[in-house]
Amino acid sequence: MNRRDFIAAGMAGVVAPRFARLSAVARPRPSAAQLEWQRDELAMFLHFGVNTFTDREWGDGKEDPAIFNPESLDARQWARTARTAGFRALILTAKHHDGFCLWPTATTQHSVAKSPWRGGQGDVVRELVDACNAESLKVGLYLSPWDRNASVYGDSPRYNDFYIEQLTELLTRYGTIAEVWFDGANGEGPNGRRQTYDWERIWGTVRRLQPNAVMFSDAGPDVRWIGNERGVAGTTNWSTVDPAVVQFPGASGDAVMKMLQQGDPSGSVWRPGETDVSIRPGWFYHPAEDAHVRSGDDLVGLYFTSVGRNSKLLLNVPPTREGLIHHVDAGRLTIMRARLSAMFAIDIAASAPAVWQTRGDRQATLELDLGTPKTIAVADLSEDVRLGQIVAQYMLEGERDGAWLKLSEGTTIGFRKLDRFDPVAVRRVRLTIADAVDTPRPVRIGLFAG
Ligand code: FUL
Repeated sequence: MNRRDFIAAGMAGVVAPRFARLSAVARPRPSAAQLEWQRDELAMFLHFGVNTFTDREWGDGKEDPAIFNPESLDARQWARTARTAGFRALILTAKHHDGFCLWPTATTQHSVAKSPWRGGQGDVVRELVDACNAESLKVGLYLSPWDRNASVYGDSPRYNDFYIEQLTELLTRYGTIAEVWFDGANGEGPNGRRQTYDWERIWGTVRRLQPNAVMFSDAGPDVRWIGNERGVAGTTNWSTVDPAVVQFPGASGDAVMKMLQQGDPSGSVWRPGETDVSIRPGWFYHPAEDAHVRSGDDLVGLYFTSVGRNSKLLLNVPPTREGLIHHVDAGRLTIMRARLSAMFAIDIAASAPAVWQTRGDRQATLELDLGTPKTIAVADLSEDVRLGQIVAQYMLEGERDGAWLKLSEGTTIGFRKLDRFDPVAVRRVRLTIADAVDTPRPVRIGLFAG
């Protein structure tokens, strides 16, 4: 039996026993939109706005729109850079905490319409959407709930109406929006008051206007924050969470952070983690940081600690004051893509015969025979998460001259788990699933020379 037939047979076996089928149905599974979101693996974040021109990370909302003038803005260059580096979506800060809107909104004067850019006729969101359509990328928008410019901020019902109006403009004017990004920052308004956001209404508006969009925030509802901005998902990372632990965006505390990082094997909802991190020290472009752009190797490392830990990588690459992705950043992305493409070009396990055996109802082994000793340094493991996430503990071993050596071990696998180890020539490879939260199903294994 080749690997594909064997996996098909394994899948068929899974639904045969009555109780296994019942428990499999009860476990959370991804929606079509969540699955597609995860399969995309890489999205590019674009922090851009008045901060780009003031050299700040958080604007205070008092900026003069006249400072916004990205004379060479070319959204197609952003999209082309992203697509050639293997990204599948762009997410733009349509509004950051300063309240400056990158589209000509009817809700405030604090927008591109009051800037000299394109004679006050410009619309960055429109240019982004057109560029994404031309380069076959998905579009995502970040609309900061915290707004340091809006006079009604802190006057809760009025600001909630204002925010819903902005959201409605973004979700009705530009066609399909794949992801809507809500951050958890919630500071004081200009009047010193704090705002209580109407999350139910906000989420309901997105569902109604863009039913296929996934919504990101600490609390989901579709995808969750991974709990840090360092680019590191938990080594244990369940895509299921207990929603009672993270009830609203910006919730804090040890239990919240642990849930964001690791998920929960008995969580009642499917809410996979998104890992957001910047290619530079800051989120916005600062000329002084041109010498501190992450290296190609560092970016490959981020891929392993995010995508390779059952997460998705949202990598921020901030456009410059000219409105372009800086050539240093673009160069590093090219190196990252070249390294990843070389690393995953030849799957040594692709045609290896495999034997799958279950032991009891929570353990299993999968053994691959590579025919002759082959040097491997990377293992690419994946569960068929369409049916939920099951594996809780595993070990990978390789056989050399009759002796089994441990290559790697871990807890969760999920959509994708990448393990790196010292290169070793082995003839057979064995994955032992030592614990699982349901009857284990065959795991797909790819092996690479590294
Ligand atoms: C945070 C913001 O405060 C940062 O400026 C940045 O946008 C980050 C992605 O989200 O909440």
